[in-house]
Amino acid sequence: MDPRVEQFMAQIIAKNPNENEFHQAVQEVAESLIPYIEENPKYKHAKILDRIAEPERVILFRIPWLDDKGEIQINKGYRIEMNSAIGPYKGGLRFHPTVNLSILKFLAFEQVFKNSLTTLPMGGGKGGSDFDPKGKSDNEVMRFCQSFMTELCKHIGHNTDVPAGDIGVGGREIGYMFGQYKRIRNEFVGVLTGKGTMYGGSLIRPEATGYGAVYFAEEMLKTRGDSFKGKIVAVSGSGNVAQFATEKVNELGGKVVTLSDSAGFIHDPNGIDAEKLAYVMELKNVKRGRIKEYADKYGCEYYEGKRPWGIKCDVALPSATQNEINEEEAKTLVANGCFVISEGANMPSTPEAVEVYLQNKILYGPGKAANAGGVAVSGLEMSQNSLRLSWTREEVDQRLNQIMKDIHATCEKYGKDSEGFIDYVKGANIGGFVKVAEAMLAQGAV
Ligand code: NDP
Ligand code: 2IT
Repeated sequence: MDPRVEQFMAQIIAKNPNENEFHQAVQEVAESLIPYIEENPKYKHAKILDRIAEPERVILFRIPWLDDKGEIQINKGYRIEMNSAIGPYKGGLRFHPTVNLSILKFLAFEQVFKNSLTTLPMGGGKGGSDFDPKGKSDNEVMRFCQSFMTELCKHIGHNTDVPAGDIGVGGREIGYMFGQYKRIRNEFVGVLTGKGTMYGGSLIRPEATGYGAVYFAEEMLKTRGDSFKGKIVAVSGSGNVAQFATEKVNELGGKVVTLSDSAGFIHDPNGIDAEKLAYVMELKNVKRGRIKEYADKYGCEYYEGKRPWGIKCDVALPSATQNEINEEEAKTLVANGCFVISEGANMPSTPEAVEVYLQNKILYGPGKAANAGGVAVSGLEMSQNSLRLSWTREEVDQRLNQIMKDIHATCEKYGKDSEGFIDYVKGANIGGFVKVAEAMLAQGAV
């Protein structure tokens, strides 16, 4: 490791002990940025990277709620307000039993760079709870969301901090939280994004992350004169991002052959077409069932406890969770001919897996670039709320597509080497950094 990165990381680790995911996210950025900062000493003297790695504010709170048996349950609530240099804090809420400070700090840290890459005026934040929505009734989810927002509403606002969804938080949860915010604060404002279209949500926001990850992959393919036509695609996850990534791949002429959840994955060599995808959406969003049921219905293979990276594919769209592709799986993907990875999830590849992609010079779009379409359309939802009007599907989709092209161009600008290879990790990290760093310099030592 570069001794300057080692030194920087030693103090990050000392200041933030036991936060492994946060260390991982910071180190990846530091490896790209420290050489760049050496060439631009103004950032070094102002300790911009050191400042970016320390949240502006962390809010931790108790969420008591009553389950259906009348028993009191207590969860932890969090909001990390990471950086507001270029706009109000913006980023999702995750409800999952694995949520802790390290996970949310890594996500908030990445969000700062991602939001900057979108070109829209949004700072970075993230929040959530260790609440597990699985197996809970609608009423339990509602009571939990109301208790969560009863505290969170004191800290957020449409001009200060605007949360949205992430794992375990979709349209249902955003609705319950919006309702509670409105009751307590007595204001109807765009304080959350991902809202229903009948109360201020944007068309295409549900689709945006998955569509965006596919648009980004398409841009990467274009650099090699290629397209999605006829490509075999492995997708992980079967939630919001995975569903709409699958829809867009189908539209562009590719074939998605895998989906997964935390229990295992299905392999359907015939492809998950529009009709099968409609079944998955009903299964996951309404029945809230398991992906295994797909294999039972369509008579394909189900692999219990496994991830889909051993399946031969041209393109992989990891869309479930962090660290879901390790070094060995990355080597298997590459050995099987996979040459495009576009990350719908946040940090789904371990550092060792990323090293495999870069050494093999495949087309690798890291999450903070590839999945920025979700937060980009959140930014467009904020604009529409401020204007008090709504744009058509076509208008929002066209803007999303253009933003993904612009992010690709930014990655190319900062990540292309003398031989023409684009290191999208370096490109996204430097490209995301510059605007935030310049804003921080302009605003003084704050
Ligand atoms: P959902 O809750 O809709 O779906 C999550 C999917 O991933 C489910 O299939 C879930 O399976 C699976 N999953 C979650 N945790 C694990 C785990 N620990 N191991 C294996 N599988 C797991 O979430 P989203 O689709 O919204 O989010 C997916 C990823 O995309 C996350 O990394 C998120 O941060 C990222 N992302 C989301 C954006 C958005 O707009 N929603 C924007 C940008 C990034 P199961 O049902 O069994 O838990
Ligand atoms: O990781 C992410 O970018 C999100 N979960 C979406 C954030 C948002 O504010 O739309």
